[in-house]
Amino acid sequence: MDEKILNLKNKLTAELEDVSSLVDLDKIRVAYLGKKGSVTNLLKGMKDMSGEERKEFGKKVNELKSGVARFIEEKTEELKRREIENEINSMPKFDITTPADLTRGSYHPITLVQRQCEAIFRSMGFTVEDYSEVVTDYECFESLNIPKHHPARDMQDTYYLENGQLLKSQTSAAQNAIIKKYGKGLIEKGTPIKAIFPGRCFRNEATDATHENTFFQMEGVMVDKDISISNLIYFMKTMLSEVFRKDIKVRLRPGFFPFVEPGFELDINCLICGGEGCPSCNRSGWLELCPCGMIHPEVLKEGGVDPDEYTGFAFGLGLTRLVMMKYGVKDIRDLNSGSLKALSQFTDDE
Ligand code: FA5
Repeated sequence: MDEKILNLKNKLTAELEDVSSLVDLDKIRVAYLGKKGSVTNLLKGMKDMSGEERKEFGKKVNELKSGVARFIEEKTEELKRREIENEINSMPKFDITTPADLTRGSYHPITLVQRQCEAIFRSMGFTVEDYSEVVTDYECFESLNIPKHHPARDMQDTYYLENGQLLKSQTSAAQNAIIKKYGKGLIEKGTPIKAIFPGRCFRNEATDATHENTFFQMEGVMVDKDISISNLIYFMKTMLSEVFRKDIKVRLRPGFFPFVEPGFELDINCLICGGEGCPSCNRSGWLELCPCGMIHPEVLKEGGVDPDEYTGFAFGLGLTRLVMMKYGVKDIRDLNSGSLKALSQFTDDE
């Protein structure tokens, strides 16, 4: 019996040396520790043993069992670490010190990703809208269920102009106009409102690796009969898998915005550090990318759409942060630096 234990240990050690994926490792775990696994089978042979023999053998098998579990745990950690390293190494390399190729012009990376997002949403039947950068208090706040003196205004440190207008602090400022523009078609012809509107936003931020005072968002709305959170999640997932061309980890958590109910924060696993925590994700492993939710009935009503008959979702994608994740740009400020050395490295949307 002792020989059986030793053989099993040697076999496991050899198999663990060869294993290179978490899926295969799980197969090994089941083969050894599962209900019908080799270690579990050893215990079955104990029924024919005498009391003393059984005690001695049981102790050894239990030691083997915890040893096997420890080996597998260590191997799991090692493979996870390797997966993260591979993920990081496979990202396009953005090197701020690369000499600039000034013989030809290039698009700004934000333009490239914005165009890519526009193409993705167009292919799903959305129209692309443009909107001004100077807007009224009504557009940016009041039409969005944020009356004057509402505490939610403190979430954004807004630049006001002397004439009472303001620099758009969020692309949501166009929501009311878009709902009004396409609401007639919805009510009279049953054509759903499906629009995205990218744009530059301004906030008086203390800047850091993920915050700029001037950045891009891309808003999206869809309103029709029976629109639900499932529709919202479907469009978000499709957009992200198309932009990154691979599966990426996201998480959805509750978020508060007065113009949606319920509201969510959609975070993306940081692709700079693979989720370990770094300055680009404020050491949390996650990056706030796309708040979203079901449009608040008051906002639909303000746009002339009956909330008892229609529902809709809205999202506010952080386009500049998406660019950071897509191209591995560690500091958001590099994107506004105007440095041709940095920016001329992006010559197409790949
Ligand atoms: C908003 O601006 C809401 N209008 C989003 C929204 C739309 C919610 C529709 C619900 C429905 P927030 O302030 O969290 O939310 O900004 C949205 C995204 O813009 C953030 O997740 C982030 O990716 C990006 N963002 C915000 N502030 C900055 C900044 N200073 N620098 C760079 N990106 C920023």
